[in-house]
Amino acid sequence: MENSSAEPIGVRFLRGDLSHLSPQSIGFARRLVASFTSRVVPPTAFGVDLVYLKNRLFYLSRSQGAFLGEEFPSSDSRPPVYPFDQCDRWDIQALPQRCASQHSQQRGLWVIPGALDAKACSAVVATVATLTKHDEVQGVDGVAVVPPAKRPISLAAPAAATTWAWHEYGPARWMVPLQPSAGVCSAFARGPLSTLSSHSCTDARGWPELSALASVGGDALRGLEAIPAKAMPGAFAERPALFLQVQRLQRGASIGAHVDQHDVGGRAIVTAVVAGGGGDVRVGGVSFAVRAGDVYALVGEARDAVDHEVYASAERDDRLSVTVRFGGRGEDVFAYPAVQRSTSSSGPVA
Ligand SMILES: O=C(O)CCC(=O)C(=O)O
Repeated sequence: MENSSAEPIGVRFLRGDLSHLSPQSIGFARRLVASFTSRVVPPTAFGVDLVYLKNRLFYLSRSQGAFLGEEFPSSDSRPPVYPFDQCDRWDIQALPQRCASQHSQQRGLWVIPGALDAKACSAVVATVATLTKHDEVQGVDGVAVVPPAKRPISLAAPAAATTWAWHEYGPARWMVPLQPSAGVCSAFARGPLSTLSSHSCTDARGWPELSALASVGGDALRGLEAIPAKAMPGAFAERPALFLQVQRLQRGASIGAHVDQHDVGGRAIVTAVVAGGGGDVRVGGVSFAVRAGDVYALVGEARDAVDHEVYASAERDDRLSVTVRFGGRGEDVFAYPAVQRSTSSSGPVA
């Protein structure tokens, strides 16, 4: 491939700029760096962040195949593909802070820049560290793996856990689930939620409960759960929170283009970036940078009719995000949950 930059290719490679490489060279370099990092394992060498480089190479080598099309029975029914350079760029930092704004063209795409302040973000990071016993990973270094729910799933709920080690959902990508403040809907947990592979098909009634997180971070997460109904009532009022997903993305990694599963992914979805960040998110034909503290939401067309993806950030920090998935209203096809264990309210508004 032509090197149009005045900078030598080697220098651009070491900077982490891989745009000039062919897929074959990326694949080869990825294997080389992966084998080097798995044996030598220094996070940096000669000023190069090897972890970042390994993850960037891995995800670049997969970038054309990452679209998760399982929700679409045929290629005709898939959402249109929007190349990044043809997207409408949305400068969300120019919008009013702590206020919800909807994109004028991509309906159902909302953002709340600065919804969480730095203190709330650090508190969430600390709470997640406690919850995961300082980043334990299931199946690694003797950490127990939480087994999938036994079928048929019993009516009796298991006791809710108080800690939960990360589940490695993909390379450099880990998840921890949480029950919402009001507890998970039992019918939902025993139904679609028990098939959710990002939480290894576990019984959600055994997941840690948000209501039990007695910490400032717990308060911040309860506040986050309450924001959408207050800040975007037209889109979120009367939608119960189904569950929360804490997600860690190691620097250099990305989340490929996908549409969240219709039945289990929630009818309206809110994500807050609490650490790392600075990277771009694309929703259909709109791209925007999301910093720690920012929230974005997908509902209606933005949730169902177009795909979304998270690009690797140029910043060299791991990214931590929290996604809250909200259920349907009466008219929705997937109107879980029918019944909640108790009602919850309150929490700071954005
Ligand atoms: O972390 C994010 O920004 C969104 C995550 C996401 O799209 C997903 O897990 O499906």
